[in-house]
Amino acid sequence: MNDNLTNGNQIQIEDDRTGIDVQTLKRAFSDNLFYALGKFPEIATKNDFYMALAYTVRDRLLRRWLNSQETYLKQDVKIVCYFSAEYLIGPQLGKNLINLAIVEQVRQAVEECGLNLDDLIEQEEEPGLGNGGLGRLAACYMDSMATLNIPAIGYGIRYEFGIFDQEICEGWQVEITDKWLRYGNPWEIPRTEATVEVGLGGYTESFYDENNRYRVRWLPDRTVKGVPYDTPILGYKTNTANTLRLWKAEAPESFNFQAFNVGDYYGAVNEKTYSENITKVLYPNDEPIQGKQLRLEQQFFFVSCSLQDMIRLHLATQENLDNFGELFAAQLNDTHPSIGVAELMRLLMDVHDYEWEQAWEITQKTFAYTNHTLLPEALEKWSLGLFGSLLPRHLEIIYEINRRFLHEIRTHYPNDVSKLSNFSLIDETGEKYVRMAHLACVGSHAINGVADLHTQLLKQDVLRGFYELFPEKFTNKTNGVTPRRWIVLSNPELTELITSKIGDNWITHLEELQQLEPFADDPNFRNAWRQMKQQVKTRLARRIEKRCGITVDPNYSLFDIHVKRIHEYKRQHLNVLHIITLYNRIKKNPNIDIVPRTFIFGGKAAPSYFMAKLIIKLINSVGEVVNNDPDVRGRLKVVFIPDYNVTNSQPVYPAADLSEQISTAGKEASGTGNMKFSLNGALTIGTLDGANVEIRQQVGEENFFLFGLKAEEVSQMKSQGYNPWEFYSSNEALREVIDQISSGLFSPEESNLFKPLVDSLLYHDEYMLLADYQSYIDCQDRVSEAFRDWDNWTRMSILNTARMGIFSSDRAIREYCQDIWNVQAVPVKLEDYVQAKG
Ligand code: NBG
Repeated sequence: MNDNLTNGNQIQIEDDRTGIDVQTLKRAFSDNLFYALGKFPEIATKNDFYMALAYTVRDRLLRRWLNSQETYLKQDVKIVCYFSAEYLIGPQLGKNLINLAIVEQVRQAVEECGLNLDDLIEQEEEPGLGNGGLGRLAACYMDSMATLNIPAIGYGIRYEFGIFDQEICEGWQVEITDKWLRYGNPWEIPRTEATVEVGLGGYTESFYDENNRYRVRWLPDRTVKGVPYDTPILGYKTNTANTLRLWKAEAPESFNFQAFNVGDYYGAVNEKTYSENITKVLYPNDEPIQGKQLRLEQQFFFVSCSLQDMIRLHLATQENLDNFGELFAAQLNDTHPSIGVAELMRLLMDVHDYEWEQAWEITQKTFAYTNHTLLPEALEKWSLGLFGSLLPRHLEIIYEINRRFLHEIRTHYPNDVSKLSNFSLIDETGEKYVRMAHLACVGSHAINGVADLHTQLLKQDVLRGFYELFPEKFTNKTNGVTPRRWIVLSNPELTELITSKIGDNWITHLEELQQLEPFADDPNFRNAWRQMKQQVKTRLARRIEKRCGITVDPNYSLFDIHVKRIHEYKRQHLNVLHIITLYNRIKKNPNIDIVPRTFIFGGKAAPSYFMAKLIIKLINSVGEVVNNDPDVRGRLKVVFIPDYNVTNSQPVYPAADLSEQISTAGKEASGTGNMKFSLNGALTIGTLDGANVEIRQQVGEENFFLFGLKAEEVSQMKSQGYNPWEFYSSNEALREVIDQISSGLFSPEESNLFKPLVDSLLYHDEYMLLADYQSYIDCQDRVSEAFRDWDNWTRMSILNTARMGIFSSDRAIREYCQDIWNVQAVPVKLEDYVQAKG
């Protein structure tokens, strides 16, 4: 028996579905190829091999997964239910191998079959069920909860089409539908027996029940079935495997049946497609969603399914729902699931017969709300007309919540009627809307922002009234990222180097990276670090060559990387202004001594966000000119990596020398890419925005390149009447750059192409690029100077990694557990299963 796995737990029964020695793995792999895929090796495709390996690995998760569920059910433990409309869990194979600690055996097993493990890992198509940081955060949190043995269920939506795939054609973004389920998904298990029904539309009626109590019932005019698909989420070297439960919408049988009776076969089929539309497609963010009925249907659908599921689980062991909030903590990941407040009230009152007061107590105790944005255009609101026609009962409940809440407000601020309209759950300033953030705040016992600065700004600004009213509800929970995916899996070279010095305990106790600090003064270690970085940069350079056909120099060129969603507030175009500035310096003096740089961009723009798409085109157009100008002599290269997603990001973070975190101060709630870069030893150039502030505090200001206006300076300048034109006319280098863009230097075939972008900068400049331009350029010059001193740069790089430990998602989850959820770790044993089996 060789499977001494983790925490001293021994698997005591070994068979082809659990054994982890090379021979057993090989046997299991062939067995899956034959019996699950129905293929001989001779005719198997690479995807068949990938699927067979995925099943082989999944088999090894299942015992832990089932035992985890058993344990939670039997012990009446409190469970975290993470409500999120988005999850970006990334590819699962590599991660599960690491968490099971079987990478080497599996590598050898597939090699003995004549295959290469990395090739098979690359074959996996990731579920792109999210837009960006918010969805990825949910995935990091699922990983940390499992690793920390926290009982948890992630609830969400199984979109048939996730975020679109991006191609770049002639410099423009082109969207391709993401058919991620095309070849099947080996990681999910449908649980049709746990299907629930969700109503939509219709009307309500009141009545008196047998005890003569006033009651309301909802008579929806449509129902949809929610079918759960479960993905086990295994922790790192532990027995805990939690569930990610994603709901798929299906038409109920009864529709067909009714329609058949009147002979309307096609009508029936239409109904079916209509219902299934609910989980068809993920909505891109950064697009106006107002009026998109389907989006509201999605939100309500997954929230209702999930709450019904929790109630069923609860009643399996408890007599009633009185202690529901003691056994579940439901976290609202932004306002997308905040309709849950009204839905839980409805379920408690209309279905389970609770009175308002008790239902409200349970609801508030259950929910907590995380805010992820300060951008006013991203704060969700639904028009009353739409809301009422889809969810008539919920609108009534919201009115009643509002009536009681405004009553409190009146008592609290007896002489201030303006408070009423400020606090109201209904926006009545023009067309009437339900304000989802207000619903979330009132219905939750805890409210948090995702970085210190963000939480501060929430309290001062967006949620100021609520903060004054209930300050005790507010806390900060700075985001974190999982070191398992973002170091161990993405950067094996760094993992090995760190572990060679301080052992591997840092993987679950990231603060131990501190022990690297003394090695920053060791020239041998710095050398090793530099070589490691070179190796990783070379790895990315090869990919870039293959993917984009652009040759870049990993040895002498500074890799300056800007990857994230494309948005004006994130200011990818400020980066472009810098590139053109350097280009102009070279053009004026081709022999200038300049630090070579490779500018690497990646990110998707929302399909209808015109300006963001124009920024992508600008990056590529500038690249065209700069990359091919003989005067440049390869000293500047501009690369746009297409289809930025979890998979494609993994080789990117490790290869950065410089991380671009240059949003307008006060706009980025936290950022999490900033953490991944710095953890992997990149230095940051950034504004005092989001978590940059805390990253700088941690790594030390001498190891961070700071520039730009501060959040309060931005608002001050705006309130005094910011005039971008003044910056343009008084700064020669800036003026030249802007004039070049507008004159068509980078778009010879269409000189006016970038006019909308230039006009927006000169006449509005909402995101203050021109105000920050000079400060950014000066800072970039300091970066270049610093990079000339390789040895000191390496020192700073080591110190970045060494001091970033607190940005582990494990730390963040511990804080949520203590301050918000009041949830404890529950270790899962494997022996129970062995006994049960006899
Ligand atoms: C995003 C913020 C990021 C933050 C992530 C995760 C939304 C609505 N918000 O700054 O823009 O890092 O959430 O908290 O996607």
